[in-house]
Amino acid sequence: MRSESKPSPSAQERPALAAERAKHSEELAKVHIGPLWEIYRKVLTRKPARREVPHLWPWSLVRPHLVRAGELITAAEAERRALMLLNPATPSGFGATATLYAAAQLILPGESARAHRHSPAALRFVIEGEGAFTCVDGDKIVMSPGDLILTPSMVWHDHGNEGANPVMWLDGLDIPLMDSLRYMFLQEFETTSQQPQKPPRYSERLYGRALFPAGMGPGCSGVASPVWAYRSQEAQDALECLRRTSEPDPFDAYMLRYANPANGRDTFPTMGCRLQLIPNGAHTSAHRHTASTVYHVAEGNGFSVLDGVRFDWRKGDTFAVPIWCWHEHAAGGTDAVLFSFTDFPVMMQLGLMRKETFADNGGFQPVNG
Ligand code: GTQ
Repeated sequence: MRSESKPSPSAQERPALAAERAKHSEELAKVHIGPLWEIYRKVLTRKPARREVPHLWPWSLVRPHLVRAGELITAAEAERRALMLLNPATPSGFGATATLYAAAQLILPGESARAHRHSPAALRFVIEGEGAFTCVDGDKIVMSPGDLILTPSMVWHDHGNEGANPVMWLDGLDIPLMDSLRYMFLQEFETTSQQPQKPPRYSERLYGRALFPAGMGPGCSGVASPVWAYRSQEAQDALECLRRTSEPDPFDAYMLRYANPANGRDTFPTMGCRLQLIPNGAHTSAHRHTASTVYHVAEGNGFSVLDGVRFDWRKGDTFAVPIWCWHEHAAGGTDAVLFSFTDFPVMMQLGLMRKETFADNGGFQPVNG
């Protein structure tokens, strides 16, 4: 370890110098100039400084508050009736992590959430209820539990519920990243809801199979996946195939990546989605990396150890794993399935991906809390 900067001998010899420096700093502040040496160590930390913390929001806590919100405000009044899952260490921010926003959204039978589009990209992972839809650029997509629905940046979308029961889902957006880039655009559609312009499930039927329009060669689509719905049944089926045909990854067990079929990349350039199976009794090894992730428990029970703290989870719970946070997962009692979204594509495309494996203690973190 190199020593921290100490007052130079000249400052110790001349106490007046310290006062002059302080006065200088004050003068600088008035004209919007700053001395680097006063903040150097605070900004250029030797490793990612802890800001966001690992945190878990139990569904047993979130759900009653969401139901209560349903009694207090209509979807029309709220624009979106969503409860944000805010990182406790940065409560004035918008995010569950530094880059990722997560929220639980409720839409009641008969309600509509008006059509709009915005620069943040959005994904929905359906938690409970049937009969809701998201209309994405004229494609009316009916949603069922476990489905993943995408609304890329600046694509029109509105939600509705034509079923008999409340529908709740997890929203994932790149709002904190867009906010840090000051890249925020929002536009309302002329009418509350879009008229479905396209055959139902058009994006799935045209792009979600191994058949593409002939004019659409590699790299021909935009930056986001042209497929706007990934169905629970298909994902579960692929996961089961993976389990039967491969060895589990030491850190991720059996993990699928929701791919953009046009280029093989992630769903969005800013957010990738994953679905992972932790078999009953399995316990993954700990690692950490520079991508941050929001996990949502799709099935089963278990726990994760996040920077030495054990978080027990069950179906419906959501938890945040910030940058450079040690994490390992275990399933108990039944198989567990974790859905997650991550800023991995951002870090990867910018050449910022770094990883470390937990070498001591057989790959498991000592648990402190
Ligand atoms: O459903 O379009 O949680 O625009 C935050 C902003 C959901 C949405 C959110 C949004 C939406």
